[in-house]
Amino acid sequence: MKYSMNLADNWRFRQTGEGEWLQAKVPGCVHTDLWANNKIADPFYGTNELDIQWIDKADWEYETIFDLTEELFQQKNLEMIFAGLDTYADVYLNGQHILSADNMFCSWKVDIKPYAKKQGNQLLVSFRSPIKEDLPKLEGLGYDLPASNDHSEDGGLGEKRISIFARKAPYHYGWDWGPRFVTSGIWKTVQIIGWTELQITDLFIRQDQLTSQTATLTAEIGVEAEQEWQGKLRLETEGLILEKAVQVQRGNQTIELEFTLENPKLWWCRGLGEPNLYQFKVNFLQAEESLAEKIIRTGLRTIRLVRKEDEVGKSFYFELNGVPVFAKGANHIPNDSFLTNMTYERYRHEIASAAESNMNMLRVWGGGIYEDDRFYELCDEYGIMVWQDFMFACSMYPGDQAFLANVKREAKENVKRLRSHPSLALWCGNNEMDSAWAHYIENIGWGWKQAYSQEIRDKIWADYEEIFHKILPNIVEEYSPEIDYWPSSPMSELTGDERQHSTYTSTSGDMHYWDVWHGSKPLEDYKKVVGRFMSEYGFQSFPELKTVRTYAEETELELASPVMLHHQKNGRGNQLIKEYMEQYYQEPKDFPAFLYMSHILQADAIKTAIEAHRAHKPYCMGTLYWQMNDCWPVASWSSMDYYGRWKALQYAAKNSYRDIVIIVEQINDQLNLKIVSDKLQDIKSSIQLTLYDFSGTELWNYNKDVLVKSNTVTEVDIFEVNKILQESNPNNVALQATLETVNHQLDQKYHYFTKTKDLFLEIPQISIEYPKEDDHTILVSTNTFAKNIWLDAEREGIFSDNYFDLIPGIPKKVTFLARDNGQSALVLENPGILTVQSMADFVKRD
Ligand code: BMA
Repeated sequence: MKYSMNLADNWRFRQTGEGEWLQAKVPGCVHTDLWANNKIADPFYGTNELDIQWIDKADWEYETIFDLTEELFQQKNLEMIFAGLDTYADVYLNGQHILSADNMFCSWKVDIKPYAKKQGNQLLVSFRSPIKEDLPKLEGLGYDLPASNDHSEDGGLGEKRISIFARKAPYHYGWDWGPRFVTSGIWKTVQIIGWTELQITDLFIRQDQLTSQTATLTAEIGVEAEQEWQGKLRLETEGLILEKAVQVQRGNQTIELEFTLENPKLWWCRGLGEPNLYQFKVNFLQAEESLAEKIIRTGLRTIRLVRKEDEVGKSFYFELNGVPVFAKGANHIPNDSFLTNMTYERYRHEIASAAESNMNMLRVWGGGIYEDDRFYELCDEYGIMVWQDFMFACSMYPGDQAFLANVKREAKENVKRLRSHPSLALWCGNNEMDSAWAHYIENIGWGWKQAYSQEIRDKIWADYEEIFHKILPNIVEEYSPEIDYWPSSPMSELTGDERQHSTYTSTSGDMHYWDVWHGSKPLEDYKKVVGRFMSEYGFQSFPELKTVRTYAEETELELASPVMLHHQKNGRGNQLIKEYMEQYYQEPKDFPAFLYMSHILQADAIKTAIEAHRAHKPYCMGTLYWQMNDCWPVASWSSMDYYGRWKALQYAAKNSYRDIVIIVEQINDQLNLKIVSDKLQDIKSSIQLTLYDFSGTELWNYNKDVLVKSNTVTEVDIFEVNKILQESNPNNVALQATLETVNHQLDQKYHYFTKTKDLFLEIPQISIEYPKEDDHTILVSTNTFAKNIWLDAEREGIFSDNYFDLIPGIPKKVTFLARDNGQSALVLENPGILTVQSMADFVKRD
C-alpha cells in the first residue's frame, strides 16, 4: 500500500534570516505571499512592477512543522516529493540538508526515512536569489549571450541578461508582452509518500500498432521493490482484465505487458471526431490484496509530422490516424506571471475557448513552462492537439556540462510526464533560435552572431547543436518515439546548411511571419507570404476598457500616460497600432473608442491572414496565430485578455476557423469565390451572394449549387467587380455571401469593395429583443447598416457571435454563454444588462 500526505498547511516565510515570519501559501511564490500579507501593492497595477524588483535580489525561506500519521511513519520507505521548486533551493528536514534544487521544471524526490520523526518535523526550504546566483555565471563565461526579451534594465541589471543561465521560465524575466517578475517559491505540491513492499513509479501505454480493428499495446510499468517479490500483476481497461504472474527484483525496473484491444475507439481532434479516452489501471496483487496501484488516462491515436518532398519543396503537416489535418489554432503562453494563481477553472476557460473558436491545435511556446497536467488533460478532453516546445526561446544558452546535465534531466522528466497525452502532437526544441542565429547564412538572422569572434561563434553554435540536435532528439526518441521532433520553430530543413533556416520564401518547414506588424508591412501582405505551416504571425490590440481599468485610473486613460505605456511592452507597439489604424479606419473619437477600434483592426488583420493560409490548403497545412492569452492585463497580440475576456479577434478566429468557410478574395477588379473545407465528406450545398446597400435594398444577386469537396479548396466562381457593383457606390454597399445545406447555414461572410475607413456609416438604431422567454435567444436588428456591432454583457461570458456586421431587415440571432465554475465551462444564460454599440458610435465626427 502507498500512503501519502500533502504538506499544504502551516507554512510561513521571510527574507532569509531577517524580519518577521509571515503566513505563506504552498504552492505559491514570494511575490504573491508578500502581496497577500500587504507588504507590496498589487504587482499588476499601474507601474508597481518597477517598485518590486528588489524581491528577486533577496533570498527567501519557507518553513513548516508537520507530524506524520502512524501509518505513514510505519512504512519502510518514506519519500518527500517536491513537484516543483522555483528555482535555486536548499531543503533541510529537522536541520539536516536533504536536497539542493536548481531547475524549476523538475520534480525532486528525497528519501527522508533517516531524518523523519513521528511528530514535530521541521521542514525548511531556502531559496537563493536567482539574480545573485546567476550573475557570477555571466562573469565566468566571459561573453554575453543574446537574450532579446530579457528586461534586464527593468530589473536594475543594466545590460546583464542572465535569464539564460537559469532553468526557469524565460518569461519571468520580462517579454514583449510580459512584466518582469523573477519569482521564487514552492510552486507545486510537496508530498510525503510511504510504502513498504513496492511502488509503481511510472505507467506508460506504448502504442506498438494501431488500426481501426486492433490496437497492439504494451504497458511499460516502472516498479521499485524493497525486496525481491513475487505476485500478480493486473491490468484493467474498458472491457479487458489481464493478469500475469510476475517476479520483481529488488530496486528499480520496468516490466512490460503486451496486450491488444479490438475495435479501439480512436482519439480524434476537434472537427474530425470524438476525443475518445481510455483509462488503464495497473495493480500488483498479493493474495488479491493490492500493494500498489496506478491509473492513467490516455487515448489511442497515431500522429506524425509529414515532411514529404513535392513539386515545390517539402510538406509540413500533421497526420492524425492517417488523415491529413489542417492545424488551426494559436500560440499559448503561461496564463499568469504568478503561476500558482492558476485555477482549474481558468485553464478550462482557455481550452474551452479554443474549442469554441473551432481550433484544433495550441502551441505551448518555449518561453513559458511545460504546462500543468490540467492543461494537457483538458486538451485531451476537448480534442485540441498540442505542439510542445521545450523551454528555450529567443536566446542562446550556455553549453557547460552542468547546464547540459540539467537540461537532460529536465527533458527526460517532462517527456515522460507528457508523453501519455493523446493531444501531444509534436516536440519542438526551441522558439526562433535557429532563425535568429542563422548560422549558415551570414547576412540573415537577428544580428546576434556578428557580435562575436569566429571562435566564440562556433562555440555558441556547437553548444546549440549539442542541445537541439543531439540531447533533445535523443530523449524524445528514447521516451516518446511515437511523436516527432522538430529542432526549432521556425525552421525550413534539417540539412545543416543554408537551406536550414526559415525565410519568407521557404517552401518547406514552418514559418513565423512578422513583416506585417514588426515590419510595418500592409495587412494585404498576409496574402503574399504563405508558407507550408504558419506557426506564428500576430497583431496587437489593447484589452477592453473593463480590463484597462484594473490597472489604470480614469485620469490615466490616454495612450501616452506612464501607466498605459507601462502596460505595452513592445516598444513600437502603440505607434504601430496608430499607424495601421490610420490607414484602414476612421479616427476614433476618444480613448474607449480607440480601444474598440484596436480590436477591430486586430481581428481584421488576423482574419486576413487565416483566410489566406486556409485558401492555400494543401500547400499550407497549418495556421497558429500569435497569441491566445495573456499573463497579466496588457496591450498584446492576444485574442483573449488576462481575465479571459474575448477580444474581437477571438470571435474572428471562431468564424475563420469554421470547418467550412467561404473565402471572398478580391484581386484588383476580380472577385474569387472559394470554399475551404476541413470535413472528410463532400457536402451538397448552395451559395448565395447578395449585394445590399446600407438601407437594406438588394442590388444584385447570385445563386449556385455547390458540391463542397472534402478536405480541400473548392473554387466556386470568378466575378468581375464592376458586374456586381454596376452603378452602386462602393462606399455604400456590402456583399453578403451565405453557404447553406438544406437545413442549415454553413457559413456567412461579408465583403466590402473599399477600406472600412471609406464606408459611409450612419449611426444606426440597433434593437435587441428576447423573442422567447426560455431559450435565451437574443435577436439583434438595425435600421441602417451597422458595422462591427459590439455586444457588451454585464456578466462574464461570450456570445455565439460578436463584433458582427448587420444589414437592416435581416435580424441576427445570438446567444450568450456565461462563464461558469460548475460542470461546464460555458452555460447558456441571460447576459444581464447589454450595451450595444457599433463602429459608427466610435468614430470622430466633425
Ligand atoms: C514571436 C514570439 C515571441 C514574441 C512575439 C511577438 O517571435 O516567439 O517571442 O512575443 O513574437 O513579438
